[in-house]
Parts: sequence; C-alpha cells; structure tokens
Amino acid sequence: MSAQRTGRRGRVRLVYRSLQSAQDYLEREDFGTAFAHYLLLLNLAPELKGIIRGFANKESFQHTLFKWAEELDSLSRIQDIFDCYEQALELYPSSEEIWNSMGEHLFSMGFRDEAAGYFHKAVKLNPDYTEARENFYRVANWLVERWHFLMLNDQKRNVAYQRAIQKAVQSGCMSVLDIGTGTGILSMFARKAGASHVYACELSKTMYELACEVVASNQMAGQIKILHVKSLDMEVPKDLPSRVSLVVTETVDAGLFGEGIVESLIHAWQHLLLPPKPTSQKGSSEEFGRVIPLHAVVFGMAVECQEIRRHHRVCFNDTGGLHLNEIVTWYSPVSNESCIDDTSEPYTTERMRQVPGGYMPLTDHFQAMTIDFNNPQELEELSTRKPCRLCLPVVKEGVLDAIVAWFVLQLDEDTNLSTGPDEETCWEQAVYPVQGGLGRIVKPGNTLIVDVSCKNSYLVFHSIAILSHELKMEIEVNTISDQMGNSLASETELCDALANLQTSSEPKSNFLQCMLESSEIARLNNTQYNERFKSALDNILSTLTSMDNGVCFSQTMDDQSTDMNCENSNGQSCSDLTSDILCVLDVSEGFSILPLIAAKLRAVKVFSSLEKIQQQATLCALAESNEISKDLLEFWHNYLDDDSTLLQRPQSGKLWSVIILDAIEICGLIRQGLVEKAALARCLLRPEGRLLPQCIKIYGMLIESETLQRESAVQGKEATLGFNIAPFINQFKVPVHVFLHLSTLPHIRLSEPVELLKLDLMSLVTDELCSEIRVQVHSSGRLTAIPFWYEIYLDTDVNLNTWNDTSHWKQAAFVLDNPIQVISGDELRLKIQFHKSTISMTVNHG
Ligand code: 44T
Repeated sequence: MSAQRTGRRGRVRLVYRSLQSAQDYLEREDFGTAFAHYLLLLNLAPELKGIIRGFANKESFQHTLFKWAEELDSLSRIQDIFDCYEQALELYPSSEEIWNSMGEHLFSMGFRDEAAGYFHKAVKLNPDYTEARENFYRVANWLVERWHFLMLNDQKRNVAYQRAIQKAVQSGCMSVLDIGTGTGILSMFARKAGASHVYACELSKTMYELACEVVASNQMAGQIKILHVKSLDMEVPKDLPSRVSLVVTETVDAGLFGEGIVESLIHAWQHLLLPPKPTSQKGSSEEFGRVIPLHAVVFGMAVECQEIRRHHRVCFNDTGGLHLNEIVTWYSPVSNESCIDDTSEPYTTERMRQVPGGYMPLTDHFQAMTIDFNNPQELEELSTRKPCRLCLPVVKEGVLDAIVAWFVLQLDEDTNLSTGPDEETCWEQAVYPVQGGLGRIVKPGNTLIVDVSCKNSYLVFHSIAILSHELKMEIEVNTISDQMGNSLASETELCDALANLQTSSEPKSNFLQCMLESSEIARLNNTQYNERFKSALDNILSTLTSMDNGVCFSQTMDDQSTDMNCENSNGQSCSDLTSDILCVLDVSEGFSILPLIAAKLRAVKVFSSLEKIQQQATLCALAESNEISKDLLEFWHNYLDDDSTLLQRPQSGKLWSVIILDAIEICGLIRQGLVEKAALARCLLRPEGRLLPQCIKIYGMLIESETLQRESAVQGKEATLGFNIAPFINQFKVPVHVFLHLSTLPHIRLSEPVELLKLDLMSLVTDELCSEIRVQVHSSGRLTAIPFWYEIYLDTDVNLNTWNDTSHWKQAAFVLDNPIQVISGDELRLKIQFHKSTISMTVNHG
C-alpha cells in the first residue's frame, strides 16, 4: 500500500469520525464541540460540502451554528460569534439563513449598518425569505436614507444642477469631481454635458455600490470613475491623476454645514482642485478650479410653534397628579448650546410647512450669513470667525419657541435652489429651539439679540437676549448696520444693556438638571397620557387593594400591626408588610414618571426601569417634592445582574400587581417583541394583576398621497431627467413609512377609519395574527397608502389614541407597491398580517 493511499484512507476515517462526533455532540446539545467537529470535517473534505447536504445536511450544520452562537451570545463572547459565522460563511457563502442570522446578532449588538448589509445579502440570495425581508426593511433606512428618494424625485432640483453643470462644462471645465455622489446623478450630468474626465467619491458603501450599478446601466461605466472613499482621504495622484477644474457637490443638510461641506471643500481646494481664478484674471476655465455651488446665503426667523415647544420644554407644572417643575430644570440635547459635543447636532429639522399646529413668524426673515464656496481663504476662516451678533425687531406678539433657518444655494450666477419654509421643496428647515428663560412672550417693539456662528462645523444660532422697548431705545443710537442691512449693536453698548437683563439660559441654582430626549419631553407634556394612566392605575389599584383588604381585614400603611398572620388571596402571609404591599413594575422605554403617578395614588411599591444615574436622581427628587415616601420607589435595574432580563419576579414567592409595558414606539410601530414580553409578563402577575396596556386596537384608512409615494420610491425616469436610477435605488424601498405627521401629511381620504386588528395582550400567545376585513370606499381616487395608528386600552373604558393633538407618537403608513384606482362605493378586501411585531397588508378589489 502506498503512503499516499494510507493517507487518503486515514483522512476518510477522520472525516467519518468527525461526522459521527459532530452528530453525537449535537444530540447531547454540546453545540460548541459539535460545531468544531463540523468545521474540521468540512475543512478536511471541502468536496463533501455538497454531499454532506445529502447525508448530514446543511440544516444540522446551521442548527449547530445558531445554537452555539446563542450560547456564545449569552456568555458575551462576541468575537467568537463573529469568528464562527465567518468560518460558516466561508463554507456556505450562499446560505441566506447564515447571512440573516449573522445580521440578527449584529443588530442586537447595535451594529445596525453592518447588520443591514447581512440582511440585504440574505434577501438578494432569496427574495422570498420573509424573515430576512422583514429584518431588511427594519434597517433599510440606515443603508439608504429616505431623503435620497425625495431628492431624486425633485425634478426642479435635478434640472437646476444639470443646468449649472452643463454650463460649467461647456465653459471649459473638462475634469470633474463629484463629492458625495449618492446614486451618481451629478456625475452623469457632467459626463452627458461632455466632460472628458469624471470622478466621483462616496463614503457610504451601499451608496457607492448603488452608484456603480446605476452608472453602468446608463452606459457610462468606463467613463465615470467612482471611488468608495471620503473626499478628505483623497490625494493626487493616488486617487485622481491630476487636479480637477470642477468640483460638484450637494453634501449639505438642512443646517447647511452638517454634512461637512466646509471641511470637504477646504481639503478639495488644497489638494484636489486647480487654484481658484483670481478675480482680476480673464482666461479659460481649463486652468482654474471651480466649485458648484458657487455660494450660499443662510436665512432665519424667530417663530412661535407649539409643536417645537412641546418637544423641548416641559410645559406643565402639574400633570398626572404630580408637580414637575418645582425642583427640576429640564432640557433637551438640542436646546443646550453649551454641551455641543461630537455626537449631538445643535439643531433638529422640521418641514415647517407641515408642522402640526403650524407656526407663527415673530420676526421678518433675516439674512444670517453668506458663505462663498469658491473662496478657499473664507472657508478656512469660517471656524474662527467671530459670532455675528444680530438685532432682530419683533413684529408679532407670541411665544419665542425657536429660530428656524434655511438657505439659498446659488449654484452659479443664474441658478439657485432655496430650502425655505415657503418653498415647494422636499427640504426640511433647521430648528434651533430656544431654551430657558428666553422662551417667553415677545412683543412688537422688543428686539431679539441672536448670535450666529459656525461651531464644530455646525451653523449655530444662539439667542442671547430679548431687549424690551425702553432698553432698545437706550442702545439704538449706537446700532450700526452691516452690509447685509441688519442692524448690529455695538458690542460695548450691548454688553451694558445685557448686564441689566436676565439672559437666563443658566439653570436656576439648587435645581436639578435633567436632560431628556425631545420625545421624552413630549411624553411628559402629553397630559392625556399622564391623566389616563393615572385613572387606569387608580381603578386597578383600588380594586386590588380592596380585594386584599377583604381578606386581610383593613390593612393600611399606618396600620400594619393589626393584621398579623392573615392570608391574602395568593395564600401568602401578610405578617411582613413589605412582602404584602402591592408591587408595580414599569418597563417603559426612556424617562417615565408612571411609577410616581402610581405611588402618588396609593401606597404601593413602584419599580422604575430607569438606568441612567441622572434620570434616577431626577425621579427620586420628583418623588420627594411630591411627598412620595422614598421607600416606595425602587430602581429595578439596581436589583438585576447586568445581563438578566427585566421581566422577573419582584422577589421570590412574590408576583407583580401591575406591569406597565411600552407597547408602541414613537415612530408609530408596534414595539419589537411586544407579544413575547406580554406573555412573559403575564406569568409574573398575581392572579388579579394587570398588564398596562391590556389591549391594542390598530386602526387604518385608505388614502391617496402623492407625498408618501414620492418619499417611498423614485417614480420613473422623468424626474431623474431620463437617467435610469429608479430600479436600483428602489431595491431599498420599504413598505412601511414611519414618523409621519398624519394630520398635516397632504392626502385625500378615500375611506373612513376602520379597525384593522386587535391585540389582546392579556391572552395573546402567538406573534402571528391575521385578519381580513372589508372597507367601503367613500371617495374615488388612487389608493396609494394605508396609514395606521392605535387605540391603547389601559382599561376597558380608558384608552389612549396615538393620533391626536397631544400625542407624542407619530403615525406610520403602509405604502402600496402599485396604486389601485378606486371608485366611491367600491368595497375592498384588506388582509392584515402581523408577524413578529411587523404589520403587512394586501389589498384586493371586491
Ligand atoms: N439630507 C437632506 C442631506 N458624502 C442631503 O454619504 C432634503 C434630509 C434631507 N462622500 C429630509 C429632506 C432632505 N466624501 O451619500 C451621501 C453621503 C455622501 C460624502 C464622500 C465626503 N466628504 C462626503 C460627505 C457626504 O454624500 C451624499 C450626500 S450628503 C447630503 C445630502 C432632501 N431630510
């Protein structure tokens, strides 16, 4: 026997033994060892990968992998999980299940972008794989942000850029760099206009891959060089053979500078562009560098806006039976100008034209800043520029809630794009909420003092003071005007005037400061939410207390000694008061005062699931100022080990009287895992105990909404000026849209609201539900979407609606792939599926 044959036989034996062992260990549920044997086996005999499907099958290999990964996850052995999946994918690179499962691990660890890539791959491998598709929808928004659809559908914007680029190329700019190319549209404009060398860079991997596909399908693959790189990392000649004569870019956000256009262009002027054309010099564009857009002008106005106010200030002193403002100064991350760090932007955004409740301008529009993108020196000096102090006369009486800003992009001498609130544009405006003592009533005659600057590459509006009529008179003599026509007060005069004022953005001393997300502030301001929870809790707790009293004689907080050795309905002894007091657990997401609302009503032990120290301290302080005994409030996290689940017994032998779940997310979707959570929570309730909410009804209606359609998919080729982009970016469309303001979304109602589905959290056992209903069409039109919202039942007769004026919830909508033409009187069949907290719908005629 030759050595070679012995070797082969040995290997076959080893392979066989490994397979045997893998199966044995799998049976014994030793997944780690089983997995190791599978790996050994498949690496020894890669040719068995196909065959193994036959006799050992891929499924058992995958099953082993998933089980082992679960175990590793519970041991927090993160790197090991990744290694296992990497090895598995090397063996089975086209297994959609492995890609999807890896995505789920990444997602649960917070790596959303990465997870998205894995889900996408799984869907590409098998478009009918429901699990992966739902996972993909959940993260598609991170891969391709929704504004890409709006911008590509904005024909006015596309035409403006095409015109400016065409003119520049025709005037001699033959080499072009497109910074932040997205789907590649501006590069294609340049190439079509005749540019000989077109380069594009894009930092997002998904967008880069999309751009490559788009450019290829438009027969420009060899003519546009796309790089997956941040422009700041580009060099000549590594990435570009030589400096270019034109940079085109639309890397601007609602606050103009938020996408880093200033840094990108400073770098581009230093390293990637030909030198700027001196103003004196004539000559062809070939020798000089240029940037489109030419320059930008930033505008602003002060506004009263209730919607902004209720997201950034706690507006009520009393709500749900509690005092809120006595000892706490609340602030939102955007309204605290002193704490700008790398993670938080100093503004939010809002499409003011559609803000619920509208807004009222308190000043005229004012010009806040101009910025010349073709002047490298000006760009470099921007970050060190002194704040520009503006005096703005108040023209209308109202509450000063925010400064709203937008800009006009001058693409070249004769083409511009405005992102203003009165414009028919897809753009949102930047909102700078006014905080502290300044957020009060201003009147005509008052003057607002506002500083505008560029801090950490963000445009910042800082409200300094409100000057009353008399004071303004004092300083008016010394105000001067700048070139823009705004009056600028002389610094010293202003300082004197300001010294006499309460400019109060500083919190009052001996007040506790508490930062909350704007959605958490909106929830505190949702008086209906607080009051309805109060009345539901009151009902439940009084029932439970009287039940206990029925058995335990009259037990009150102060009267504990009289009821020794009795038994309550659970058969527990009441001899120890603390073990008998009712326990309420609140597992709401974010800052929640519900535990205090409960404790204020009755002497019950309440458990908050807040983790942040500052927020715990705030809740304690609120308890104290509301005369709630310290002993009644506990922080549930302080009792748990790090990785244990929230839903556990309050203590051994004891159960909860009430568990409060956060059923609906702010964005308008049902919270992930709600059904499982409810099922688990039910097991931890005493017999008469209650979940809050008990039941959720989902409502919906038929609508026609062009806005929603434009946001959901690129509509044909027309808007993109003949270029073929839609089929590529539309791979990233999602059926469900979230964070909608349904009350101001432009739409036509085609039916009355109808109940779509009911989730009974007190009895539901499966997270797969299905219902079929018939809906009567009352107006003719094109059915494009079905928005949905919820009635949250806290008690049989106490409910909360997630679509009303005080709601901190937004709404969601299911957008149809293909609109359906309907006629008044038609009856439509609506099939609603609920699968793992995800809602999907199918609509049919008749
Ligand atoms: N949002 C507008 C921002 N990039 C617009 O990766 C208006 C938001 C908006 N690539 C509602 C409505 C609207 N080097 O793909 C992105 C980004 C990329 C870069 C390479 C760089 N230095 C950069 C900087 C950014 O450029 C693309 C466009 S950025 C901003 C677009 C419709 N909400």
